[in-house]
Amino acid sequence: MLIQYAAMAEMGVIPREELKKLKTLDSYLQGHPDMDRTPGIEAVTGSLGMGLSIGLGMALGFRLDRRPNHVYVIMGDGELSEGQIWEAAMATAAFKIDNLTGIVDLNRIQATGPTREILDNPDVAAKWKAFGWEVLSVNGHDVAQILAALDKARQVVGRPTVIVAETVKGKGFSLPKTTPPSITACSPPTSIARPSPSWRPDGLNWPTDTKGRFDRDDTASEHA
Ligand SMILES: Cc1ncc(C[n+]2csc(CCOP(=O)(O)OP(=O)(O)O)c2C)c(N)n1
Repeated sequence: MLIQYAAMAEMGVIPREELKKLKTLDSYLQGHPDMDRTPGIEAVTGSLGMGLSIGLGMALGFRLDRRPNHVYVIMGDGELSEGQIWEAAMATAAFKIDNLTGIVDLNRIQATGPTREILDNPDVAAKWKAFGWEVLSVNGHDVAQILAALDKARQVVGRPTVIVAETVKGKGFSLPKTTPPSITACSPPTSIARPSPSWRPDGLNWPTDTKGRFDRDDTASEHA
C-alpha cells in the first residue's frame, strides 16, 4: 500500500503532499485502499488474499476482449496464508492464464512476527510450481534482476508466472529490520474531523486514458 501510494504520487495521480497525511483520519490515503475515495485505486483491498482473484478476473476479461493488457499482482508472503490465494492460484493455472504475473514479496515477516512462527510456509517457490505456475526467483532489491524476470514472464505461454522476490523488510529505512516494524500501525490522527470527500483531481497532470474514470459522484457512497 505504501509503494502503491508512492507510485501514484510519482505518476501525478495524487498530490505528493497527501503522502504526509498517510493513515490519518482526514486523509483519503488509508491503510486499506478505497476505490470510492481515492483516485487511481481500481479495487478495494486490505483484506489479505483478494488481489490475485481480482487480477485473475481482470486477466480473463482482457483475454475475452482480445486486449493485450498484462496484469501484475503483488502479494506478501504472510498473505499467502489466505486460502483464497490458493483457490485463485489453481484457477489461474487451470485457465492457462499467461497475461498475469504474480510477485511475492518474500520478506519472511508479517504484521505480528516471523511468518515461520505464525504459519510456516517453508518452500514458497515449490508450492507455486506445484500449482502449475512458472516460478522465477530473484533478489527483490536488485532492480536489474526484477526487470529481467518481468521480461521473461511476458514470454511464458499457456501458464501464469510468479516472481518470488527475496527481500529484507524495511531495507533502506531506519526501522528495525528483524522485528515487525511500526509501519503496519496507524499514525495518530491529525484531526478528528470526518474524512473530506471534497478533493478533486482537476488540475493535476492525469494520464489521458485514466482521467475520465474518476469523474464520478462519490457522495453516493457517502450516503449508502
Ligand atoms: C484477511 C486479513 N487478515 C488479517 C489482516 C491483518 N494484517 C494486515 S497486514 C498483515 C500481515 C501481512 O503480511 P505480509 O503479507 O507478509 O505483508 P508485509 O507485512 O510483509 O508487507 C495482516 C495479518 C488483514 N489485513 N486481512
